[in-house]
Amino acid sequence: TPPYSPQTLESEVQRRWQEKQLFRAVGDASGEKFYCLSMFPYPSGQLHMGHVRNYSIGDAIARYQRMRGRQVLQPMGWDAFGLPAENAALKHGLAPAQWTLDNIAHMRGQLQRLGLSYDWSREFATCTPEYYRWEQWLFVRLWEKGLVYQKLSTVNWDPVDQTVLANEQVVDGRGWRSGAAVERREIRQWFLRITAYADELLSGLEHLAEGWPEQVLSMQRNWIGRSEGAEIRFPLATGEGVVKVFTTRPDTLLGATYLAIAPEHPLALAAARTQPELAAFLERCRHVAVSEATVETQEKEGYPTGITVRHPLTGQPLPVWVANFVLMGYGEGAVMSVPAHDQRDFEFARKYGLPIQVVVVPEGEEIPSGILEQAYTGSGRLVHSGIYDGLDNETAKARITAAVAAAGLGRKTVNYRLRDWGISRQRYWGTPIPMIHCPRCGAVPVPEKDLPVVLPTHYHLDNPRSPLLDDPEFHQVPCPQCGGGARRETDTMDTFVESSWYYARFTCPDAAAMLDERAARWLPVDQYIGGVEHAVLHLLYARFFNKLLRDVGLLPADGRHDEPFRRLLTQGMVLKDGGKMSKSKGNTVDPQGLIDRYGADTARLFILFAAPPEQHLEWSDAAVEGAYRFLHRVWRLVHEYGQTPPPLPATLSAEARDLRRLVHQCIDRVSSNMDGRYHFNAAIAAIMELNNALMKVPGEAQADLRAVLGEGLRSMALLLSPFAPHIAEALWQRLGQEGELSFAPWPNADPEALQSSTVTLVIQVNGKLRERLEVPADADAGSIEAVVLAYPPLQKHLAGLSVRKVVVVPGRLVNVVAQ
Ligand code: ANZ
Ligand code: ZN
Repeated sequence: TPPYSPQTLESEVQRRWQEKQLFRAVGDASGEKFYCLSMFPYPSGQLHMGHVRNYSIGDAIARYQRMRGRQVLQPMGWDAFGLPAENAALKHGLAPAQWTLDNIAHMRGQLQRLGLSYDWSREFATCTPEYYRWEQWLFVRLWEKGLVYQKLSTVNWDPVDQTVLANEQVVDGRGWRSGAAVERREIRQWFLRITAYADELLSGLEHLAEGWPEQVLSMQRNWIGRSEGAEIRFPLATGEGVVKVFTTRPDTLLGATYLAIAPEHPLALAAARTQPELAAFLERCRHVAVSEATVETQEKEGYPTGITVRHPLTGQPLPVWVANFVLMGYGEGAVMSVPAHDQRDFEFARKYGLPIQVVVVPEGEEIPSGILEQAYTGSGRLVHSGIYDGLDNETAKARITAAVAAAGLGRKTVNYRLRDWGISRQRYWGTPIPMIHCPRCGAVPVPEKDLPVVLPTHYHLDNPRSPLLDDPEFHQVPCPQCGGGARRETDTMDTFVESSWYYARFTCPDAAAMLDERAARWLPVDQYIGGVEHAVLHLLYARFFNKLLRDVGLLPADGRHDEPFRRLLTQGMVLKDGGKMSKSKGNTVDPQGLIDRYGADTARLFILFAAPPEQHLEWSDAAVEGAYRFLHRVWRLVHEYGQTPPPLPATLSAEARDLRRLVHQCIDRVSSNMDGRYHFNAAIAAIMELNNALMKVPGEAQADLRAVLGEGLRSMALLLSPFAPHIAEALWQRLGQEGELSFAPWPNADPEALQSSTVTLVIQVNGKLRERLEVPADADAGSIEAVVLAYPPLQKHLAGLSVRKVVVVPGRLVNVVAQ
């Protein structure tokens, strides 16, 4: 037996795959398609174990579907723009483009070494003009449709490096590089109107219920955050203007004792002009990073503005405060504060001595007397609310909303937590936004004939400020409309834009448009695989883009193309010593070392065997060894067998039938663990058990047993092929099999072979259970009677009696009637 040497074997098999271009996707409409996609990587430099897991899962699915006769598309590419390239380039004094391309070359080699069955002819990197030009094209279409707009929005500003920082570049409120305290700044940025699709993004989740994990669906639901409520206007006491608030609890309107507005609210800014202390408070709020999480956790603080409004129903004067927990970006940037029924308002009112008025009490309870311990946020009946007293609070919501509407001071509204998507990045390494700012014409899109706006790539970065800002060749341009001097936009797009439509471009990577008719044929993706960390942003943006592509006419509006990903599998993390494997923890295992030592098949098999795909996987050197030894055993067994399996004889001995049953039970178990649920660990365990059984067949066995052994080995090669494709292929050849294993039909369990070949009969004497006896399943009544009567253990029950009659119920029981 030649030794199992994965390195040479795997590279030979891979060379053959490559020469034959075996995994090129053919979507010729003659068969059923299957689009299998794993989330494409960011070219960070090295594959990590999470990649290997993701891609091994995807490839097992793709290979299985191929053997099921589907036309499979499984592409791979690079999510190539983004901040790390700039940071690394700054560190090493390289151009980000060079750093990125070098990494891609290296990582491509690593993926190829894993033997993943990708259609490499479709590979692309998103940092190439051939790709991002279509993004620019779409941007202009969306601008024309009013789905793109500019507005002032807050960013983190590093006063030393003179640059905008991404949230992840702010560490404890300071710039990651300069260490300077970060400020908030308002600048004009570009937004995509994702909120126009909020309702469809929400209702679409219902159609995904079958194929997506519930956890991801509920995260998206929360992210979209649909709230029904009311907009209520509080007139300013001066009589000039109103303060609008959004509330989900109009029923508590009579318990509102003050208003709280965001520090960026125009009224706050106006009031601060004459009040230095208020201005100082607003200034302090500006130094807190802009994320919602920080706003939630910080200590609640406020400051009175001196402004008074009138209650819309009672006309009572209420003070207006600035509060640091009110977000400018949500609702109206202002809250009617009801301390008795909202915990944040309660704490705030306590801290600043503002009045607390109870207006809802739980059904069947008295109005609380004395001091409240906390806000009551539940339902109940109204009190202290004039004509609304006694109403249940749900009814009161409708009645009070109607009353303010009748007074011209409000209306029923729906509010979303979802914000429009700010895609402007004041960074260099990204897709240039195809707009030109003209002092006369305003914002003008780059004409289609001038696309793409190519990102210059020759810079060697030596400071974090975008070099586009200092490159007049890039930004000094004539206005496309009036021809006068104008300035090209120097912001680039958020890299989430590239990853929002790459799945569609893979269907037609060479199309002379953003997409062509191949997209409709291949989409939606039948199986998408990736990390749950993308549950919200990436997966929501991609769903949004799919709808945009449909609405600009690039995908059919036939109801089948509304969603990009039919099924989603979110793989668990790779853990080591109980914690996440990560660079920062210094507990990573380099997949390259694993592959160099054991080969790709062992790496893949280990990863798929160690845990079901959705669960966390605990790294174990012993389990890697175990997978390796298993492949050795299979190798040896097949080589020792060393022949093309002969056809099965017409009749099999009981022993051969038993073995054949194990073979087909294994086929059955593997198949049922592959279909739709992808329990690869259980599938692999079944193959391992079969291998153990096959190893027990003696070398000098009967011809029929050897024939069944051959059938078992052949089945093992087929069943192993999605998990350990290289060795499976070598075994396939060793067994003299014709044709490509990658396209060989997946085996079907033979129902007859599955049938147990013996049955256990119950033996009664005069109707009383006495013994049990195993007989061949197909034995006839006559032979059963003979066997039973001769069965030694039965004799003691028949002692002294003579047998009158034997009743045989085949397959179940035998009753011996004796006197
Ligand atoms: C009065 C009230 C009384 C409220 C009560 C709640 C309980 P969701 O469900 O998330 O939509 N709110 C409105 N705009 C806000 C902003 N910009 N920043 C912070 N909070 C804001 O939450 C809606 C509720 O959050 C609104 O209903 C408002 O407080 C507050 F017993 O209004 B409520
Ligand atoms: Zn102009």
